[in-house]
Amino acid sequence: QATAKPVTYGASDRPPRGDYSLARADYTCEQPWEDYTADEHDRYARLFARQMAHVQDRACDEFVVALSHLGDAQGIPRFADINIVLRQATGWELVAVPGLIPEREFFTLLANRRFPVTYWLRSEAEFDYIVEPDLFHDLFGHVPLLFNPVFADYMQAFGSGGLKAESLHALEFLSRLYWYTVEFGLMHTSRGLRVYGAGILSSVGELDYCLTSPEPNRVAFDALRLMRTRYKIDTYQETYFVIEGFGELFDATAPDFTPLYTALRDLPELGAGDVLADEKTYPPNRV
Ligand code: HBI
Ligand code: FE
Repeated sequence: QATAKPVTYGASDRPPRGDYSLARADYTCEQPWEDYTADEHDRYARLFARQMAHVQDRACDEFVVALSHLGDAQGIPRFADINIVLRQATGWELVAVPGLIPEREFFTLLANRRFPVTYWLRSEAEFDYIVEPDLFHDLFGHVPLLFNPVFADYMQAFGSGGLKAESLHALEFLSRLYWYTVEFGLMHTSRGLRVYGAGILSSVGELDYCLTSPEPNRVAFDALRLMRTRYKIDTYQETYFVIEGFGELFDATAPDFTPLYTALRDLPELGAGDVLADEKTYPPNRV
């Protein structure tokens, strides 16, 4: 067995939750479905039922219609069962991982249409909030949109783009792109703003905050502007980027990023809460 070394967000000193010694060289492992306890199946079902109710009229339509593919939600599904339908839909498959994995392995999986899903579920004490991605965040937050063909292509393009990001700076820029779209992205629709970011869809409080609070900025998506902007990992976001549709995301990642990286080198970084004078912003949804 390759000794996959654990990865955690930031310089946290918390021990890793997953067993990295079980992971293969590419950091994937088997989903220990037989090991899940009745309590864990029950906790997953309660998390799912609560979030399913929360996302109505807040998540984008593409997410809501795909939720049904996650199974009956009475317990933790087998990734193999979801894969039968997911492969048919967009050629993606779920692979189990012990938790966060290094960027290179992460991008390689995405480039090959393999989405890493953490196999362990949060504890009861973390029911409302957990710092690092767990099974529920990955499964409920990320997987439904992999059934959407355009978003699925964006995720694959992101992975292959990541593999080309040789310099360290480029990885920082790509991490911002992932953060402000895949994790915390908003979409403008004819019925108001809607959420497509997994970090919001799998959380409780941020769903309302990102759509209706007057506090955060809601800036029109622009790859260059976005990649200049630092982000926070342990508070609600101070800025959300808004797309008009998934086509816009895919088009933004189709061209080679090299000219973007060159332009970024001469532009000062922006703080998470900064707003530029002439940029397009969106008002919050009326409550
Ligand atoms: N690993 N398992 C897992 N899940 C992620 O979402 C993830 C990761 N490693 C790195 C990472 N995300 C971010 O740094 C991306 O921006 C690359
Ligand atoms: Fe995530």
